[in-house]
Amino acid sequence: MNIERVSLTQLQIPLKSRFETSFGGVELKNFLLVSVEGGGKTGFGESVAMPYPIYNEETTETVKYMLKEFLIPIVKNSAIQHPKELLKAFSGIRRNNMAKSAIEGAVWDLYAKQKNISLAQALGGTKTEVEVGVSIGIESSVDELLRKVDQFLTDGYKKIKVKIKPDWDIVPIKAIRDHFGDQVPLMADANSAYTLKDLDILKQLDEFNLMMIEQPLAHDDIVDQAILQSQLVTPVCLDESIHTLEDARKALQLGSCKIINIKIGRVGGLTEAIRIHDYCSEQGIPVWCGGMLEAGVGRAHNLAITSLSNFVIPGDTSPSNRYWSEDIVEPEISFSKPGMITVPSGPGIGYEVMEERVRKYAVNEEEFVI
Ligand code: OSB
Ligand code: MG
Repeated sequence: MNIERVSLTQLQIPLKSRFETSFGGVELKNFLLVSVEGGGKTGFGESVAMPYPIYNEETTETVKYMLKEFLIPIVKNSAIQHPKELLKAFSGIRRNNMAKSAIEGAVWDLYAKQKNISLAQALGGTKTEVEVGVSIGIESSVDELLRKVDQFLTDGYKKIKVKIKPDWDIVPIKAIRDHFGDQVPLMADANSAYTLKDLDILKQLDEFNLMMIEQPLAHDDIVDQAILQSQLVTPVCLDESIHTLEDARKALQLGSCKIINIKIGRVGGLTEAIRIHDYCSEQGIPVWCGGMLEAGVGRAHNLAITSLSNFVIPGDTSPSNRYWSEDIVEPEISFSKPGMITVPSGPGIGYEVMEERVRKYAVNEEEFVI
């Protein structure tokens, strides 16, 4: 592949409103945009690391460091023919999956643009539109939560995911069921807030016919989660615990979950995401695409991977206006009809990155000649 230049731009964009989870809140998105140029085309990738190591161990600054010191030099020295080769090229670097994914995604986009095909097509996607769910943070009151659920259902979202933590679990979930009935596709995400000592509470959630409970136990656990799954009717879905295909294989072998949330950044890039998708498909395990409050570039990558056939559950792949007053891509990512987004068919990610928006939100930029 022809790769001539890599640049890293750090952006800071305020969210429309604070997003609260069991591990903390986010008001300002501070992240890296990676662009990779070659043959007159530019590919884009977005780092999904948060500014603080509260979801996983990576941060915006560790991603920048890993890219500068290790990953960009590897891209420079390995003369890859296809983006899939980066998985092996990066394999000598332990973890740092979000850093790997940020540049791997940009190279995939560049590859698709150089071939004049869509990223979805390059990845082997088959769907032309995808079903979309929404993730709702921990709200200040049950009334506020019900108001948000009502609005998102009116908008047409096909899955409601609610963040829970100890003392904000049974009450909000019961309130949603009481108010909106049993038919609403509803799930909870605990972001590792519980332990097996909370088994009684977690078992009570079985009453509410949830589609799944996401990452109930520790971020690095698959053993206790197997014990939990054996005691619950509700399917457990793993997010934080799955970093690789090997993690997915072991979790399924142990019975730690029945569903997997695939986040491209968490698993180190699109190539590993495809491998996990394919393995789960063979094993009869449904997957869905998780979100990390992405700006438009990351959102477009999520859409492309969700076009693969075993992404059978609506993902956290909401339109730009869920989080942003203005996005960095055009057209803005939006519903094609309520609760659905069309997978773009233009070259690469299928959205244009708006230079002047990037300038507006950029806090610094560095360039590397390859
Ligand atoms: O656990 O899925 C998560 C946001 C930041 C970090 C972790 C998570 C989330 C979300 C938001 O749930 C999903 C979205 O981008 O809409
Ligand atoms: Mg999650």
